[in-house]
Amino acid sequence: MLFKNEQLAVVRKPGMSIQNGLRLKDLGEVDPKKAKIQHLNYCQALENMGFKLIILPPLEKYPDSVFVEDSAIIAKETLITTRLRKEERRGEEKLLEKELVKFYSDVRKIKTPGYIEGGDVLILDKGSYIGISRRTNLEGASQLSKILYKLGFKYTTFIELPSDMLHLKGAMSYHRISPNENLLIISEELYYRFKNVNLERESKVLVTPAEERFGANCINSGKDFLIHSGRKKTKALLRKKGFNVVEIDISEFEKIDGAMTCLSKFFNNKLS
Ligand code: CIR
Repeated sequence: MLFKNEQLAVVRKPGMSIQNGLRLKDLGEVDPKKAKIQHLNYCQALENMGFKLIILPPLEKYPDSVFVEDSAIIAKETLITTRLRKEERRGEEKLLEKELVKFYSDVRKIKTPGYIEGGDVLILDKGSYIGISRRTNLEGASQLSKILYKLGFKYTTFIELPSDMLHLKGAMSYHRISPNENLLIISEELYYRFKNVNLERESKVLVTPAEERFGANCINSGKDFLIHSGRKKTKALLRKKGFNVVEIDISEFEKIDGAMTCLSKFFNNKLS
């Protein structure tokens, strides 16, 4: 049973085919059984933080379909179905749309020749950052920024990503901690790319060390942060700010370039 105004997270269970997931470089074989256990732990951690989960079944046809973040973008009361760059993943968008469309009456789509993946789109309260990457082209980013302007967002900044970074959000996340407190977390490796951008225009900024891969990609609920395990410096920085930090091991997903937020699509249930 779902309730109005609940914080929902849609997740999809990994299948055995996750061992064939796409990857930029070889970081070792993925163990599907271990991935399934790590996914269960991830779901448990989200529930402990107060999220209500919608758990979708695995899709063996799509090894990377566990990364639901990429197939949709949610901005205010609008659902935007993305267009995934890789042929192997094309089709995941429709299947996720089918689940999310129940919650949204306003649905838009990114059209050819645009490509955009949710992992490249960071939406803040007033504006957004979009990574131009191997997976998101200028055409896709422009289509999305037009939609966002129409929805009332005041700015969109495009940032070209280095070729060894799959998605923007692997190194950046944004958190509305309370009605009066927001926090933008960004890895040092990406921070210098924003040197001409006022990152502090709508929130405080926390810079995490470059050597802690995915350190800046975390999930928040009030005073609680969920982070990738072993990111000692990131953990210390968040604790110093007064947050409770819970670590979770998602190593099998990291091997195929998946970070913490890639495994969920978060939104607020407006349905009664
Ligand atoms: C892919 O290459 O598409 C997947 N193996 C990883 C996707 C990670 N998604 C994300 O960062 N949002």
